[in-house]
Amino acid sequence: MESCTNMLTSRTGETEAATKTVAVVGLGYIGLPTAAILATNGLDVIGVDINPRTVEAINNGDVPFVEPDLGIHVAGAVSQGRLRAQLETPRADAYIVAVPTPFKPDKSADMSYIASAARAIAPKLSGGELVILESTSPPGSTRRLADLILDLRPDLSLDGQDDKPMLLVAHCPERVLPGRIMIELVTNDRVVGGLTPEASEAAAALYAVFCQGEIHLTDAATAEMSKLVENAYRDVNIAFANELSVISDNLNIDVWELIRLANHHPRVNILQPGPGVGGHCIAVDPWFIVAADPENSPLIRTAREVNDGKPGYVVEQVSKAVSDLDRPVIACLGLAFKANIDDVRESPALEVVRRVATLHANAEILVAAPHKNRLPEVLAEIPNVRLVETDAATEAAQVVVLLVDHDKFREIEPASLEGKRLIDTRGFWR
Ligand code: SAJ
Repeated sequence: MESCTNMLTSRTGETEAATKTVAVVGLGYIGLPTAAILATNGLDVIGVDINPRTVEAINNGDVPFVEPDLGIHVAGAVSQGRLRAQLETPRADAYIVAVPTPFKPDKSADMSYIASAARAIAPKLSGGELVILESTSPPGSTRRLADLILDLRPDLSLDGQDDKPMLLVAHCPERVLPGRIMIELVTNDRVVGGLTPEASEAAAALYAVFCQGEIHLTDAATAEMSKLVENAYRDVNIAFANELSVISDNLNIDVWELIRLANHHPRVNILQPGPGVGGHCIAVDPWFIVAADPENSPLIRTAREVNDGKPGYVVEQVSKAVSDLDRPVIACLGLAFKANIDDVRESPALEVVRRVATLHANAEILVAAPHKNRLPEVLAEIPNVRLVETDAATEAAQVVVLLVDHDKFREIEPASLEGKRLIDTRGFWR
């Protein structure tokens, strides 16, 4: 078996057991940017993904989704020979697991992708490697990942017991904001929680290669929970804004003006209402806390329910707006879960379009989605939905529903909206 002890100098100047070759398992919104930034900072990076099209695209220097500046990093790293992608998990000094953790119908986490990553990594280990779980996961997941590997590799240990070679296992949750990933990867602080102090130190040394923020060391369970708590905090605050928007509609108050004024108070900072909360993070992670302690998490659960209820409220508004029209044409602007990206995971905009189209089979739904060149499958199979250019959508429609505040929609001429019924879920045209 190959040895995996290399030298790398941490930010404190100490030399640590370290890393030359990193395997990043899962080349999605987090794995690929992390792989690219490690590669452009001088490490040899092998990206692993189960999707052959993703692997092929990356090896051609292409990026299979929209994220500012990621393309330049990937193309540069691939052309320098520092980054390549493959289907097989290789031998490496360090492994970063960045696979999805979707939730199951009962809202608990589906750990099957993490389990398959563990099964693929286990046979490649010689001892001394670092395995980092980056996927957002419920408390206890890093321990489970380590147990899965050690079940397959009883010749290794976490602490060198019985002279067995050590495996360093840590959690380091990603905290980057889609749309700003390449900036925040470098500038954000990181929380690193090892199953052992040695694992924390080794993981911190690896992130120090590119991270200019502070790296905070803790234990694995606290690191796991810190990530969930950050997103639950934001979810609760967005739920407050969304609840205010419904109350304000009932009281005939402009919610955006209301929030703007309230935020003049030095200790008030209310977030913005919208059509709901989407994405694979804030709409998912709070459920992991609820699943971990259902009895003691009523606030976190209710916030999720308030935000999940918002698309239904928007659909009701659309239904009211078309109630006196025979064969209405409805323009739906945007499908992504937020501005200037193409990601539609858990997107409330997509959900609104799907429900409106199904509920109003007599209506024509014209979707404008500047970052998409075809409709997502769930919409493509509905006969009264079409993807068109923004101008064509607004021109033909009697009702215009603004779902995503993409910069591109700033180009819409105000005159082209005159006389139309507008439902502005983001306060975009205020
Ligand atoms: N949203 C609102 N009103 C707001 C802010 C957001 O309705 O005032 C909506 C957005 O439209 C979107 C959803 O919330 O549908 C989530 O968007 P976001 O921009 O708040 O967050 P994400 O999901 O893109 O990224 C979050 C970030 N977490 C926090 O800000 C605490 C990011 O730092 C995390 O790394 C990311 O989740 C993640 O991967 O967990």
